[in-house]
Amino acid sequence: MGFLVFAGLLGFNTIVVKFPFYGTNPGRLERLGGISVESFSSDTVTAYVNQDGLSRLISLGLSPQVIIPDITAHTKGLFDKGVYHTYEQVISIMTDSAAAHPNICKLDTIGLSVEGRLILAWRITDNPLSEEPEPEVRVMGNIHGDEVIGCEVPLYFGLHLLRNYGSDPVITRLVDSAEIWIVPMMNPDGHYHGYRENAHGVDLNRDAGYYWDGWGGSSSPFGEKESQVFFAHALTNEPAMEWVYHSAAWYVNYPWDYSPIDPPDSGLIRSLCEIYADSDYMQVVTNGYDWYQVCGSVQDAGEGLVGGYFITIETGQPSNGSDQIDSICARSTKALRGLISRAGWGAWGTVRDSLTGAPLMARVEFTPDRISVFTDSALGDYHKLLSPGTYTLRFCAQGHRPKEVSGVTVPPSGSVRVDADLAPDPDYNYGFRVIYITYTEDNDWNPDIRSRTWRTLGAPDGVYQSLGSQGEIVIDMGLDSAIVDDETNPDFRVYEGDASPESYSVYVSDDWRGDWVSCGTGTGSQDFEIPGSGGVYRYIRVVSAATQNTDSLAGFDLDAVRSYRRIGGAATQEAGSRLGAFSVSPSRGGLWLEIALPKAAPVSLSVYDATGRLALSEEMGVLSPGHHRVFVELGRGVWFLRVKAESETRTLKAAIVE
Ligand SMILES: [Ca+2]
Ligand SMILES: [Ca+2]
Ligand SMILES: [Ca+2]
Ligand SMILES: [Ca+2]
Ligand SMILES: [Zn+2]
Repeated sequence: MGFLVFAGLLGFNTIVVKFPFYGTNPGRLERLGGISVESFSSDTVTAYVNQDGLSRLISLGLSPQVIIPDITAHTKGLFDKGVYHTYEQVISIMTDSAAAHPNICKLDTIGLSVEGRLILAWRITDNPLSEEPEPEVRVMGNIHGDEVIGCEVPLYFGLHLLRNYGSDPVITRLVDSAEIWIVPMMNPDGHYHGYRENAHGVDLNRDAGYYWDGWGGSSSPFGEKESQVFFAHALTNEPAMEWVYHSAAWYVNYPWDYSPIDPPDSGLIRSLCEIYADSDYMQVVTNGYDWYQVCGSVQDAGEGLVGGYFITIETGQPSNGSDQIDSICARSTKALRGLISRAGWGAWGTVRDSLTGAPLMARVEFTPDRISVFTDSALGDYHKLLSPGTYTLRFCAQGHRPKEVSGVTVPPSGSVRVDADLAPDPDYNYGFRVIYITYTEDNDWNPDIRSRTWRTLGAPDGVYQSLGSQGEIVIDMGLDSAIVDDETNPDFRVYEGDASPESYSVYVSDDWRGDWVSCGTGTGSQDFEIPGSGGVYRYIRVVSAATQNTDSLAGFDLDAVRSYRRIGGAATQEAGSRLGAFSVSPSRGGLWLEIALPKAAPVSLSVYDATGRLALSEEMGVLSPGHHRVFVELGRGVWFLRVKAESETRTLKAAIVE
């Protein structure tokens, strides 16, 4: 059934009609006005019409037969009857409902599937067109295409928010205080065809990059388009909490899926899972590994790489039309209502440059040991769910001196705010964030080694992560600390953390999805050169050599990586530099780039989004000495502009909010 896609095209009260037609081109009927042809067979046309279009068809003697008198009411009715919606219906419901609630909802296409279907998200919050320092929550489903109840629950919950905002005080508070992303159909090809995997036959819940091991047909960590979409969305928005809906059993399933060892915040994780299970009487709490081991799951990647509170919910999947569909949706909604406000509990704040006040892309580390979180770089805000107690927070940003704040007391309910201003330090250019790590059996069982990927970040400190035989890791240096090829000096350094040197290979790339440029092999701590000339790279990949050793410290013991040269920084810091000044000022629909050159120079511009994806690239030719002002058309979001003038490269950051 495809005819709900264009519902609303003709305004309110759109009618669906069917009539006999023997011509060759029914499309020309549309020229009459008020008619939109949906489909036709050899003798019948199905069309959307408004009242005028209907009258015209009648006056032409085509005898239209009304099959749906009011498609808006029909769509709503369909939802309330507890059926599994088709791909087209989900798209239609999401499009229409976003349009009907513009004050609290924005529809976003966060990506496309392998076969080009839409991966849509609702961004539900007050002021949905603005960035605000609010905790973000993602409710996602249908990673397994045939688990269609996993699509219905997020959709139902999203509609519950939209329809009850303003009248239900709990919902109003939720929507006002958080940014809630609803992604009902993460695997639209699987949903459309009715199979578990994506269109490449890969199980997307084995394709994510936290201790990835090539299960489920996955050929590389985040190798599939859909996985790249949800991970890039997480990197841009840094959700503090995520609920992922599946159907195979009745479980509230918490990380890890890959390992029997509980994550560092397991006390808090389990207590929130128990609250969920108390709210939905069907549910039982389990550790993912205890149920069955999986490598490359979505929740492990969220917990391990984003630092959020990521939970998988398994529900039963009743047959289509069963009233059980609605009752599962309603029970899940009740549980989510009670838990989502807690995304703002714990610690939060903003991280800024102490000189310019510019928001920073920063990592926040915790003692006692908790998984690090990252700021949303548009405003520099971070949000970490923590159990009550006293913590030390450590803030790290590229090109800045780290700062520690101790004695932070997290209250039993609500949050504590800790802001940090970091002083510039051009020499601080160490690994910023882990993008993926692979699983090896060697050191699987050792709790001191596994799930401690952040030991590879920041300055060398003798604390390391063993990669295992042929294990590998990808580290994001952040844009401000990208590795720049220098013809005469080494470009970056890899540090091993223990006293017995082991061998490894190193690669760099400007995209975490590859392609990788080999920088050769090393043994122990060592400097590296980028081959060729003039390259600028953001990501480093370290691959341990095969080793005879199979103990818990097998493989290369990665302590830290360092970029030797700093590019970019705030525009004000560039004022005195050799090739003049560069600055950006955001405007409606784009930004102004200002370039002041002391002498003529060839200038080129590349624009990247916050996940490092190249959005725009332009050769501007040789610019004359003096002042130049160029408008760059860009959409809302955080952008990084890399300006190259002769051999100098600068990176500038800008946030466009409208
Ligand atoms: Ca908001
Ligand atoms: Ca945000
Ligand atoms: Ca070693
Ligand atoms: Ca270290
Ligand atoms: Zn599943």
